[in-house]
Amino acid sequence: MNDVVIDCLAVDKVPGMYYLPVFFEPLKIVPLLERVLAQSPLRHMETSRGFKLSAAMSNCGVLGWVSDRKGYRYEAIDPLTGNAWPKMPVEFSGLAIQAAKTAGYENFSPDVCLINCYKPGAGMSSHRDSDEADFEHPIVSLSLGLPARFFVQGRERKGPSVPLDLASGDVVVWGGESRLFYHGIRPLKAGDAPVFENQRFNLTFRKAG
Ligand code: MD3
Ligand code: FE
Repeated sequence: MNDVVIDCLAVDKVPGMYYLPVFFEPLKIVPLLERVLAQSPLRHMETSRGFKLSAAMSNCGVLGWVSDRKGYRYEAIDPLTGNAWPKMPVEFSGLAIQAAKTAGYENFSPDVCLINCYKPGAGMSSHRDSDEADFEHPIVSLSLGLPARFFVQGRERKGPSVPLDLASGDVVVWGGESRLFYHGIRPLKAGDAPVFENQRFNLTFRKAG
């Protein structure tokens, strides 16, 4: 199912975080991702303060992460289509479960795959992922397309950050102490990636419900 497990590296200064360089062949994802996005298209969600997020987003799975004027939460229905979110392809959940297991997190069973799409200039400011019901479950992320610089702070949204460059096919697993650390993505630099062209996708797998 997976292809090229090269390594599983504990990340210095970020306990519970593991970096799995080129864990997955990114082109295998493309037709599955296209099928999901045909059902629930990418969209720029609004924040409670009325700003649009610079990354376009969608979801697949039993639940999906949404943001609007009412705030952030997980919802079973896609507000754009009025339908349930597309099913999570078994290839997606399989890769997430396997990555979690490789990093030492057994029994991970994601019910959400949040899809983020960045174009040049788009990023994500420092935040924590705290909308899930149980923080004992790790989060698994897969990067696709253009590379990006990710940064992790700590329990607080200040102080020095640890940088990590994420390339297409890289997987990162966050559990344990790092699960609630502040983190973000620096604005994307322009480029031309195979198939993904001038975009970066990031898939995060979560157990939200
Ligand atoms: C560290 N996405 O969707 S993935 C997000 O590349 C998000 O799209 C970024 O942050 C992206 O919330 C980074 C990596 C990630 C995801 C969850 C984490 C890092 C995390 C939870 C805790 C600590
Ligand atoms: Fe996050």
